[in-house]
Amino acid sequence: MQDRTYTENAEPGDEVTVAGWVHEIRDLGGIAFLILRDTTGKIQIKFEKDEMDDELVETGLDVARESVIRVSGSVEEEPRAPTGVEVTPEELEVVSEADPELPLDPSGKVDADLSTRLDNRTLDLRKDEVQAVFEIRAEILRAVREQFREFHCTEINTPKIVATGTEGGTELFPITYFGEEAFMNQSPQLFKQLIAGSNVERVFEIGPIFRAEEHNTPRHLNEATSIDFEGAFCDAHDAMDVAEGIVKAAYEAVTENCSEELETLGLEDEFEVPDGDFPRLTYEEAIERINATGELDEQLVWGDDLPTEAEKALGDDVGGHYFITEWPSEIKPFYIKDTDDDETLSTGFDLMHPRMELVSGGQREHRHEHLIEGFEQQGLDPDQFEYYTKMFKYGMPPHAGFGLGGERLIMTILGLDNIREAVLFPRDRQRLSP
Ligand code: ATP
Ligand code: AMO
Repeated sequence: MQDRTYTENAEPGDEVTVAGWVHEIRDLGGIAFLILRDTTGKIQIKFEKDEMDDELVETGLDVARESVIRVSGSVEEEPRAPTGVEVTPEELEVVSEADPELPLDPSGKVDADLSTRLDNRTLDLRKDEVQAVFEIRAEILRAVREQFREFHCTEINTPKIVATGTEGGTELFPITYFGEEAFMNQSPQLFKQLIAGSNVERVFEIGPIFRAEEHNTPRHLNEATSIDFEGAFCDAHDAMDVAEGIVKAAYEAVTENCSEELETLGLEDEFEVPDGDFPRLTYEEAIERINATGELDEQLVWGDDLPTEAEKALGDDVGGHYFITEWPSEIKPFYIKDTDDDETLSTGFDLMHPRMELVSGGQREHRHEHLIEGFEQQGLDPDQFEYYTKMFKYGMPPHAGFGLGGERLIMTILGLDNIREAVLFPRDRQRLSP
């Protein structure tokens, strides 16, 4: 690492070398200021034209905004400077000159649309509020990992190039794998179950999932980060407890460790960790409650999936996170187990934020013969899944788990309008690069 001082550590009386980007230059005539920005903040560099070397002043004031410079000099206290200190430069080097025609203004004075921002992510990330989102994202993922470890889970990594889909045949990205048909994985579903069936027992994974979904919405990505859990000897309610614990741990970590970032985003006053237990409504109770709101043109009937406006009506009615449990078996995938008392009801659950679904999960079908029947009922060929089903013949414990959308978690925690704001380089219908 080159010898340099981060701007936040520059103290009056220090001789420092600071390095970073030219954020702004203000030339007031006899005196001029350059604001240098690095990952920790900004610092003012003062140019007193009559008292300083002409070449140094000229180099410093002619440099285009967003160029990278390195400045050595002395730090002094200056109450009028943005951070209360300023540097009087003795040496200034232009390390990398920027084109004066910037496609995006990192100082944020000129607004840019999302597409321009995503096309120029490096410049976009130079904005404090964009950097804050990704610092918080990193903190959320750290806290999620730690919480899973407290829940005695082992982190796993499963393949992303796979032979079969799990979440419905239409949403797969096909690829060619040495001449054979293969797919990008839609979910670590089958792999996490295979590991939960060993004596590792409780596992989690944070990794990419790929969905060839056609919709172009503010809450869908074609490549998303899935936070998955699977636990042996767990039922659906145990998995819901874990999901609730993970979501709350994420909020708590943001409150405890991201106060500066929340302030940058203007969220410091309104930010709240959800309190109390998340209510658990059965699917039947949910549709009754939705119908009672009168918000839908047509009443829902048992067996319907919940359209977006139904989720919204219920979200407004409940006013916080909540679970929907005991979904009709016919609208849940083959790996979800039915309830013991009623085979038309499944153990499948969703965790909802008032704005959208965050989690799907359930107890799994661990009985080999029932699993094979489930494939057949859903029109799938069990032979294709033999690599998975055969392990159910050698001692598969009851188990349950869930998948939590990482970007949806970040988006709902921070109130972002568009899921693309929660991922550095989003993949959507129109976007394959950068
Ligand atoms: P000084 O206090 O350095 O003698 P000044 O009041 O004589 O400054 P100029 O030197 O012409 O005036 O500065 C022009 C403007 O810049 C003034 O509005 C002043 O308040 C402001 N200014 C001067 N020095 C600083 C500084 N170190 N940081 C921020 N603003 C400054
Ligand atoms: P599901 O398909 O519901 O369940 O996905 C789980 C969670 O992942 C998130 N998610 C998405 N986020 C952004 N863009 C997408 N296109 C997208 N698709 C899904 C959502 C969703 O709730 N195997 C099961 C999970 C399980 O049972 O363990 C599964 O994948 O937040």
